[in-house]
Amino acid sequence: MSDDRGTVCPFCAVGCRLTRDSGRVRGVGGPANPDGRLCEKGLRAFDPIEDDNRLTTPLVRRAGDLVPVSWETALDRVVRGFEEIVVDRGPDALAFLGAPRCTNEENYLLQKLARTLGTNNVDNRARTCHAETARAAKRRLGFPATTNSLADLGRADVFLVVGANPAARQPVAFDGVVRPAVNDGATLVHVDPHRNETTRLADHHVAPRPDTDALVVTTLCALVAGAEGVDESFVRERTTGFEAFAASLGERDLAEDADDADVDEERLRDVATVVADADRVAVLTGTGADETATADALLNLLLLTGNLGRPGVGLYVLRGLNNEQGATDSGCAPDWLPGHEPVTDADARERVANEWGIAPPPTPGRPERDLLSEFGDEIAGALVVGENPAVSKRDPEWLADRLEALDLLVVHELFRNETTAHADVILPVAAGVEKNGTVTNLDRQVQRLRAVHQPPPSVRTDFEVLRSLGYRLVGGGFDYAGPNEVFEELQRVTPPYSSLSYEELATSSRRWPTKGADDSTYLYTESFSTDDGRAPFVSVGVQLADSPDWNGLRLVVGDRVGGFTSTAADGPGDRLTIHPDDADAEGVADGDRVVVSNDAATVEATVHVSEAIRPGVVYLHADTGDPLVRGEDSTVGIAPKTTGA
Ligand SMILES: Nc1nc2c(c(=O)[nH]1)N[C@H]1C(S)=C(S)[C@@H](COP(=O)(O)OP(=O)(O)OC[C@H]3O[C@@H](n4cnc5c(=O)[nH]c(N)nc54)[C@H](O)[C@@H]3O)O[C@H]1N2
Ligand SMILES: Nc1nc2c(c(=O)[nH]1)N[C@H]1C(S)=C(S)[C@@H](COP(=O)(O)OP(=O)(O)OC[C@H]3O[C@@H](n4cnc5c(=O)[nH]c(N)nc54)[C@H](O)[C@@H]3O)O[C@H]1N2
Ligand code: SF4
Ligand SMILES: [Mo]
Repeated sequence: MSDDRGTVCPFCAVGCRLTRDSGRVRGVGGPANPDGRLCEKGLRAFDPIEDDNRLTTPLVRRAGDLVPVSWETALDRVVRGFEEIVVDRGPDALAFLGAPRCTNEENYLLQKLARTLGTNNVDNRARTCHAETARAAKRRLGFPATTNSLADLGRADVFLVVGANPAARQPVAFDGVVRPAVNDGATLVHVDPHRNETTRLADHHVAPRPDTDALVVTTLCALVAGAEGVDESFVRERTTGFEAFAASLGERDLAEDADDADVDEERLRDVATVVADADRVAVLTGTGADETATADALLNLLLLTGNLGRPGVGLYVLRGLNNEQGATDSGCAPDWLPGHEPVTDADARERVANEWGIAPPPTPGRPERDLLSEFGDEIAGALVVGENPAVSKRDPEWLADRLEALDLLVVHELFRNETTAHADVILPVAAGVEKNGTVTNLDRQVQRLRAVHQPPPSVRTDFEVLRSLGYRLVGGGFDYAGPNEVFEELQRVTPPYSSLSYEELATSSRRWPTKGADDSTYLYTESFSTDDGRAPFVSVGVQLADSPDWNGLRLVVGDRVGGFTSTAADGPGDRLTIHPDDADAEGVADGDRVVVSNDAATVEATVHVSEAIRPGVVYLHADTGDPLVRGEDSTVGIAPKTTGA
C-alpha cells in the first residue's frame, strides 16, 4: 500500500512525511523534510507495529484475568461502568487522559466526550514535557506554541538552545535547518550542564548549575541592555512593563548571579555581545528548561531585543510527541477548550455549547498529575488513550497502586505495557500509520495522516472507538461519518484552525492560524494576541531553586524515551557521568560499579569520568535516573557497590 504523499512519521513532533514501498520505508518531501530526509527512527517507523505482541482483540478483566471478548462485550462493559460512576459519584469522578500520539480529531472527540459527560477532567501527556514554556508563551504572547516556522529558523543569525538536544531529538529539523545555517556562519549557543550532540556544533557552551537558567538568562538581559542591544522602538511600540523590568535588572548583582549559576561572567559577556549584535535571534527550548521562570526570562530576552514577530527570530518550543501541539489545540486540557480558550470564559463556552447542544462545565478540571494522585479516591474511572501513565517520573510502585485503585480503567493500546497491566478493559487500536486524520507538528503545521499500513483485522481506530463510546454515552452529537466531519466541527469552535480546509490539507499542509494566502510563517507580525495587543515584560525576582545544596552532587537526567519510540540507539544505559574533580573527591574511578541514592530511591550505575558534565553535577539516562528525581531535591550520594550486597 503506498501513496505518493505518504503519511506523517509517528515518532516525533518534527512531522516528517514518509511512506513504505515494497517493505522499505522512504521519506516523502513534506514541509518539515522538503528533501525527503528521515532520521534513523523514522526509517524504522513500521517496526514496532509489526511486532508479534500487537494487541488484536479486546480484553476484559474477569476474576482477575484479562480474557478476550467481542467488541460489543468490551464496549458494553465500558459504557455500563462509566454510566454507573456518573450516576453514583458524578462526572468529576471520571478522568480522560489522551492523546499526543493520536490525531486532532481523536483528541477533539476525547475532550468532547469528557465535557459532554459533564467534566473538565481531561488532560494530555504532552503537558509533562513543555507545559510551562507553552503556558508562558500563551500568557504573554497569545498562543501556547512555537512562534515561527522551521523553514524560517534557517534565517536566524543566533540560535540559543536551552535545556535541549535537538541534534539527537529532532534530528531532521536540526540537520536540515540549524546545522547548515551554523556552517554558513550563524552562531549556536548551547546552555546545558551536560555536553551532548548539540554541543558539538556550538560556538559557545554555557554549563550552569541545574535550575539556574532563569538567573543566567536574566544576567544576559542585563548584559545585552548594557551592550546597547535593546530594540527601543520594538520595546516602545510592542511591549508593556519595560520600566519596571529595567529597574529590576538594575537591582541585580551580576557578579553574584553568575557566581550562583557558577558560570564564567566573561563567557556570558561574549554571548550577550553576540545576541546584542545579531539581527535575528531564535530561542529553542526543551525538557531540561521547562520552568516558568526560565520561560519568562527567555521571553524577556526576545522582547528586549525585538526578536519576535518577524522572519528568522522567535521562540521554538521543541515539542516531543508527534501530535503534542495538536492535542492541546484540540482541547485536551483541563482549563482550555479547543483553541486554548479558557473554560472560565462564558463566550467560549457558549460557542462550544451552540455546537454540542450541551454546555461544558464552567470550572477547570484537574491536571493529569493531580488526577493520578486522586485515582481510587476522588477519581473512580479513567479512559486512557495512547499514553502510559504508569511511567510518569513518579514512584512506579505508587503509580501502580493508584491505577489498581480505580474501579474501572479503560486503555486504548497497541501493546501491553505498564498501564494495561492494571486495566479492566483493553481496546486494541490502530497505529498512526494505519489511520486517517490530521496532526499538528512543532511549528503549527497541520498535516493529513493517511493509512499506509493495514492494521490487524479486528483492530479499530481510536476515532471509531471514541465515536462509539460518545454515541452510546452521550448521543447523537457523536454521529460522525468520518474524521473530516470532526475536523470541520473542530474548526467551528477552534479559532486558529478556522480557515483551514480538510480537503485542501489532502494535497497541501497549512500552518495555523492561516490568514488568506499567508501561511502564518511567523506569528505576531503586527501585534500580539493579548488583550491590548502588546507583550508584557515580567520583572524578575529570580530566586535560586529552594535547597540549593551546592555541596552535594546534583543529578540531571536526560535522553528520555517513550517506550513506543525507543530504539537500540536510545539504549537506556546505566552510565553515571561524573566530572574528574568530583570523581576524585568521591574516590571513584572510571568503570567502577556504584550505588546512587537519595531519599527517593537507590539505583546502580557504572562510573564514567568525563568533562562532558560540569562539576557538582552527575548525569544519568532518564530510564535509570528517574526514580531518583521524583522528589523536589535531586541531590544524590554515591557509594561503591559492595559485591554480594
Ligand atoms: N531518539 C528519540 N528522540 C526523541 C524522543 C525519543 O524517545 N527518542 N522523544 C521525544 C520527546 S517525547 C521529547 S519530550 C523530546 C525531548 O528532547 P529534549 O528536551 O532535547 O530532551 P533530552 O535529550 O533529555 O535533553 C534535555 C537536556 O536538558 C539538560 N538539562 C537538565 N537539567 C537542566 C537544567 O536545569 N538547565 C539546562 N539548561 N539544561 C538542563 C540535560 O542535560 C539534557 O541535555 O525528544 C523527542 N525526541
Ligand atoms: N520515568 C519516565 N517518565 C517519563 C519519561 C521518561 O523518559 N521516563 N518521558 C516523559 C516524556 S518526555 C513524555 S513525552 C512522556 C511520554 O509518555 P507516553 O506518551 O505515555 O509514553 P509512550 O510509551 O511513549 O507512549 C504511550 C503509548 O502509546 C501507544 N500508542 C502509540 N500510538 C498510538 C495510537 O495511535 N493510539 C493509541 N491508543 N496508542 C498509541 C504506545 O503503544 C505506548 O504504549 O513520558 C514522560 N514521562
Ligand atoms: S525527525 Fe522525528 S518526525 Fe522526522 S523522521 Fe525522525 S522521528 Fe520522524
Ligand atoms: Mo516528551
